[in-house]
Amino acid sequence: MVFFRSVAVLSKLRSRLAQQSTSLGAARWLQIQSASDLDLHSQLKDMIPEQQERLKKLKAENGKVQLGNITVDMVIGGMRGMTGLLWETSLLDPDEGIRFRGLSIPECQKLLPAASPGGEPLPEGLLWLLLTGKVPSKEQVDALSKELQSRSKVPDHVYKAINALPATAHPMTQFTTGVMALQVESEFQKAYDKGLSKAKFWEPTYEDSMNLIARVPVVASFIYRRICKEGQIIPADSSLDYGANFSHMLGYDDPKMLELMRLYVTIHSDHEGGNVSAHTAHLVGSALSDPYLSFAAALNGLAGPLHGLANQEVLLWIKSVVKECGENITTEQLKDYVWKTLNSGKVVPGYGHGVLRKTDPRYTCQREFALKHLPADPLFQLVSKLYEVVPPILTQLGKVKNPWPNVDAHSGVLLNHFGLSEARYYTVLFGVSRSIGIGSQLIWDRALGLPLERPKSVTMEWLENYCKKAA
Ligand code: NMX
Ligand code: MLT
Repeated sequence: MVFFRSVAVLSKLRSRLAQQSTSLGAARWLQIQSASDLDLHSQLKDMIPEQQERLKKLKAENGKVQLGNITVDMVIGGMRGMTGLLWETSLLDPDEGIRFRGLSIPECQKLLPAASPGGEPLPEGLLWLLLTGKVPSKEQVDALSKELQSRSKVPDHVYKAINALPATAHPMTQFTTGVMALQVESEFQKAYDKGLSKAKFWEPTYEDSMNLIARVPVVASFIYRRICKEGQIIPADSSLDYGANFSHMLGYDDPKMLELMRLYVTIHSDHEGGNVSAHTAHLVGSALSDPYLSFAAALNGLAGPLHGLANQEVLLWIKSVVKECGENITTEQLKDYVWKTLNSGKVVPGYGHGVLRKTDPRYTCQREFALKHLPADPLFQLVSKLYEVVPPILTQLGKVKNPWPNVDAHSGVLLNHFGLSEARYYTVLFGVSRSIGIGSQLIWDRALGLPLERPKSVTMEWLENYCKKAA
């Protein structure tokens, strides 16, 4: 008893120290944890009251502080550059890229526990980091791996719901159907129906989010094996971590592919709150729709070609280049192909971004992975050539705000190298990864009692009249 009390006191002290360092603008909200406290749920329970107080204070003391001006361009232009959401798990800098709870991707690669020394981060470690703001120990990550395994049983009706669709249905349609079928087991919905008080909303949200994160790899690999491998299902291997087991269930056991999957899931997990999938989940969740409903909605946004489907589009586009010009394409031929794509009114998939203004660090770390493990792969070499050819052309167009590659420009050639060549499936991998970021933030949304999202909209007439008066 005394031991548990002192662990709780220590952990309170640690989070207070961490907050102080944030308010000083110094070190990030981060600390290496002791190996004793392995239970994520109790860590969160301990942290939540402090974070609720922090938000209350922020609102009371600074609620009227202005965060910039809204322009007509922003209203018409998809709210680009408009700060309007609270999202705790990650933050995107236009030049530097994503930071997960303050940590850049290279920092995560250095600090988060790996399967073997020097290896890629384990996604369970990232989940711990996103939820708590703290770098977990290897023991904590192992405990979380086991917890996720224990939650991973998928009920039979989910497979039946997916099997009711033609195997030719897009994998993302099958995936969303599977997630909707998982929703039948929502703990949040059950608890809400029984009259759960608002102060406790986060608890069944935690249950649903953790169950969702644990189950989506099983559902996703079922879909892959159904569509691509004649329905030969591979059971989970409980000795493996989250990323490795996912790769195993898909049918890929090469140790390098296991490392790739760990890296893939980690870097695709979260990209602050304004991207289409994360924002959708946050919006739908704000109506107190449970995590399954919120995540299924997010997946429908991810399935769009300007968002997550771009990874499919990139590999198909690269393969179309090879089909037309061969693997040993010259720089001039490649330039012509890019112009041909643009002149036919299409975008160059994998390039550009709504926020980023430099090369996406998620692209860079995948490039580093390729340089280390598959430098001679012909499609990787083509991707490298595109990195030289595409940005100057997009810049020449004069309207593209970011001519640099994003995460999707690279992921397909890595998966393809290890045999996972079915591009139509790629967005499902993105979706599995994003359950980690979205699930984590949904828990904090409910813990912080964030309200219904309901921005104001106006008509063109309203804008015209407003601007006339303002002139
Ligand atoms: N190829 C051709 N044109 C482009 C590209 C591109 N890669 N990127 C932007 N543009 C165009 C864009 O269509 C727009 O044209 P118009 O004014 O004629 O409508 C103009 O440039 C200005 O767009 P931006 O303000 O630079 O970009 P925006 O924030 O509107 O859109 C994307 C961002 C990501 C939707 C856009 O860059 C794009 O369509 N990229 C290709 C698709 C892609 O890779 N999506 C994945 C993004 C990452 N993810 O995983 O979600
Ligand atoms: C993402 O990972 O969600 C994409 O890069 C899109 C975005 O951030 O807007």
